[in-house]
Amino acid sequence: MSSAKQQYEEQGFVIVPGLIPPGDVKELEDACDRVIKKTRTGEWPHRRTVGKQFPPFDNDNPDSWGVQHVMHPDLGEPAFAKWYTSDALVNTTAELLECSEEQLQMELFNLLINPESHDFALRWHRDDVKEDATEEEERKALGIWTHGVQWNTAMYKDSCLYVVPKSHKNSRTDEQRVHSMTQAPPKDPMDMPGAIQVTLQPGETVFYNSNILHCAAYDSKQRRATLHACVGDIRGGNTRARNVLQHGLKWMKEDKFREALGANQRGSAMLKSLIDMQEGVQGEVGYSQSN
Ligand SMILES: O=C(O)CCC(=O)C(=O)O
Ligand SMILES: [Fe+2]
Repeated sequence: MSSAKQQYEEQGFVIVPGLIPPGDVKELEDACDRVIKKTRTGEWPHRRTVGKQFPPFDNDNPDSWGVQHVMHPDLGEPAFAKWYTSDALVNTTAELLECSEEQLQMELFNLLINPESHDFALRWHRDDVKEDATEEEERKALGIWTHGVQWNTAMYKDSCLYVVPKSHKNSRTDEQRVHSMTQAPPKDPMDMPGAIQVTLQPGETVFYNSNILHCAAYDSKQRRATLHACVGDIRGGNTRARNVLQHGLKWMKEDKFREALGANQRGSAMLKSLIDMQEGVQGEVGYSQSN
């Protein structure tokens, strides 16, 4: 086992530097700038709205903490799919998931940004387990959560994320439950027993189990452009459907997206796996969290 895999397995997260090819950094930064501008001016409607921690996002506040669907063909930014399917990123992902490249499934790809004029924060949560889950429900959910990985790649220094190492394997202690049974963000994230703040330097990527206990705090004065995505492994079957499809991914099934991927064969194969999962889902998947 590599040391990255060992740390990911034991702690639930691992930071890997230098995955973006140096020649591609500027291209990604510029693409981020353009989609952030479109989001802040209202030209791009798919955004994470200040005041809403989890999907479905609404339009109630003009300020945004994220740009949704950065690979969407209507944004016209090929740099994002190029990075999502790049060799170093894909190889690291496959290594952490212990699967082959052919088993990888394309999922979400969003961009997390600083709100312009309101500080905002997310409560302590696990992405696909509700805060009032019983200990047994929590254990069961953690037990099946092995076929996907989430990553954040920081374009600029980023200290927004807090995690409780090892909590991807363990249900909450009574004290941790007290700190996470509320829908309100914490006054101080470090009050959570076992919490650590994750700091990423520009170009670093943190890979994490999205059901690790985590929260985040967004400072409107601290520039943030952090690529935020997840990738699945088809052996997970429908276990990942709700977590992924709740964000609204019908556009990924359309010809326009397939055409935009063009000669990116790896991307096209990963997309096919997502569509296969999507087609296997009957009815509505619902939402992982209530806002
Ligand atoms: O801002 C972050 O880094 C974490 C975001 C998050 O936890 C979420 O979207 O569920
Ligand atoms: Fe989360």
